[in-house]
Amino acid sequence: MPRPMTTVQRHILEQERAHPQATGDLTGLLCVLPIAAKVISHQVNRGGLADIFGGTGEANVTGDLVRRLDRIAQDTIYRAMDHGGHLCVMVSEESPDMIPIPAKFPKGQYVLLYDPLDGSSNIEANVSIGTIFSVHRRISSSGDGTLGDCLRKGSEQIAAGYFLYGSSTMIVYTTGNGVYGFTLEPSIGEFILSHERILTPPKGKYYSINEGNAASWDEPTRRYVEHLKRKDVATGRPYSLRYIGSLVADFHRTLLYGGVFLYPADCTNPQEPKPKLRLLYEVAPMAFLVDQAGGAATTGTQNVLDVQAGSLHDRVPVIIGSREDVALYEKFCADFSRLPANAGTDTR
Ligand code: FDP
Repeated sequence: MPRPMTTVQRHILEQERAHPQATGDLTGLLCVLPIAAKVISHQVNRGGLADIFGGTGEANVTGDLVRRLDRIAQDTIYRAMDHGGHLCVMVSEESPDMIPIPAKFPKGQYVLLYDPLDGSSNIEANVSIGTIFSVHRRISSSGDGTLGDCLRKGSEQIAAGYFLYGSSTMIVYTTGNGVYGFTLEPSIGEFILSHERILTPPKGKYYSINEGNAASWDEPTRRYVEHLKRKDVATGRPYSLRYIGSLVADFHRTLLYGGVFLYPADCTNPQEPKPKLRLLYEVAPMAFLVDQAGGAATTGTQNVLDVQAGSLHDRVPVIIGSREDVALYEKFCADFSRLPANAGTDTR
């Protein structure tokens, strides 16, 4: 018997059937997103043949240079999602404020938060990049969505996922009932189920961090990375380093193979730590996915899913991946907080 071909739309619909009270709105919303991603994927694949490289000359709200492909991705998702009646407001990395739904279109019960093109500094080098999305149910009753609808904890997400524009294009998503991956079959233009119920190994053999920032790490991170690099056959050390510098690609590998991805805060000034990755549309969706795959995500002291957003573009430190690897990082943080000041180097 040939395997049934499960398209992402069919899968989303079948997930909805597990919730008899569902209105179909979430299904509608999730079924449109892949269309936008196919448009973006097409542009990404054309690479140097399309007029998509280079910057726009502007910086976005978080200070990153906006590239032409960032702008194309932002417009594509906005135009795909503004009129379906599923959403009451959107939030994007590329926009300082909430993005309202135009007055002429109906407002729905969901909020979409997204990073249209994550890892965009890699575009010209043909390195994998992605689109990340997070969906919340509104808490306001009707009309335009409010700031309160957007500033939420990751644990309140209804759905989350990403599109990976790599050697193949994929969507990986969850609605809180496991994590599933679909690969774009270019000959028919459909995302087909390729990764059924993804589970992250409880412990991995890779660590992933920008080692160039080592001088600005806090002490627990320094000790933890040292620990992972120290040889100990019984516990599978040393771990190997894998770092692409593109969150979706680094996360995708971590989700499938296990191990740990870290983006700690820059602690050059310990009084004012500066994390890089954005909570609402980068870190929280990845935390929801990894949690559904049996892994974990922490800031070092708190489960990422419990972090309450204070503003739209809040940043948080993140250590994410295999459950045991993340728990060990938390232990390093807890142990260090109990040490007297100026304690010596860890020798575990
Ligand atoms: P980019 O600046 O290329 O958009 O959040 C942005 C991000 O990439 C992530 O995709 C990536 O994980 C991280 O920044 C890479 O940062 P570093 O260059 O500082 O390592």
